[in-house]
Amino acid sequence: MNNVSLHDLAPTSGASREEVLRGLRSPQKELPCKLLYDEYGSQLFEQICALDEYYPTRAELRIMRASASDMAESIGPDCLLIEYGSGSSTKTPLLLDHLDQPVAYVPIDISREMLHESSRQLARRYPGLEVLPVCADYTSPFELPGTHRAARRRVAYYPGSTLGNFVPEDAKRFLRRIGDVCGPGGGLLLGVDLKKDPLMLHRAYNDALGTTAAFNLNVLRRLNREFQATFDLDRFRHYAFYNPVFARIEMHLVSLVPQHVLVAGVDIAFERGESIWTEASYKYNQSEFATLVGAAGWHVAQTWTDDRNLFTVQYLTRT
Ligand code: AVJ
Repeated sequence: MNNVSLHDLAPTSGASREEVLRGLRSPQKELPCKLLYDEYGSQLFEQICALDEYYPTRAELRIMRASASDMAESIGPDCLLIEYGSGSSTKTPLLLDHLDQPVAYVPIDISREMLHESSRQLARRYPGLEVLPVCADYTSPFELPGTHRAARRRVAYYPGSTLGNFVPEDAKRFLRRIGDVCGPGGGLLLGVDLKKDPLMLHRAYNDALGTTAAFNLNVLRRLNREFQATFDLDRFRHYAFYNPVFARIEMHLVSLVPQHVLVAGVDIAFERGESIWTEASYKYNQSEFATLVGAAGWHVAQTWTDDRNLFTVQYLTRT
């Protein structure tokens, strides 16, 4: 029996009523992308990761397989590993297999079921490792659970290029926050998606099976459930494209007809063709990224890429 006790900060919903309504009342309607990750959305995201067109997951896994022992060496012995948005923790074993006597593993995720299940599996796989899951929205302050053994250094793991979902200014702020959590001497291992052929990017967010479309549209289903909304999913179109001016994928839900929708008792009007912006996914090149992290108090200690230069994993240390 692997009884991992979960610290539950009870992120009951992905977003507050105010946050949702503020987004839907603004001239460019928008919703926070964390709403994509309810239980069903998290499952759809796992399916996205297995799609032929969605290259980032496989590229990152290849990098981890080739270089995780290098990474573990940079991280050093007796670390406390904190994973931001651990999801199903599929990449973590690649790192844990090489780490020298890690003190504990703290996965943080908003999706309670997935967090619980993946924590149980990891605890079973690494019997000597303290697994201390925290169910929380990792963009809000949280407390690190106590560990039996003292750590030599705190290292955050933030794979999946999820940092790309922040606009660069917010990314900087968030990186500084991670720096506060890790403290002096801390490290940060993170995945970053690189600029590339826009057609390849386009395909990754417009897969043939329509899984990304279902993932995007699921946000409306969630609003129907959690905010008594009246969205008809057939009246919205998933629309994702690469914007080279901002070097980001934008994911939208476009209203196919003029319509009114109730959300938490408030009437929201849509013109035909009007969109709700649900996600941005910024792409970087190495030097831009080094500048960004530098402005947030981090130093690029080492970088690894795949043979096609699609993706990079970087180890940052606090300056
Ligand atoms: C997990 C946030 C990095 O932006 O590529 C996948 C999420 N959105 N397909 C990304 C996502 C649409 C993904 N991240």
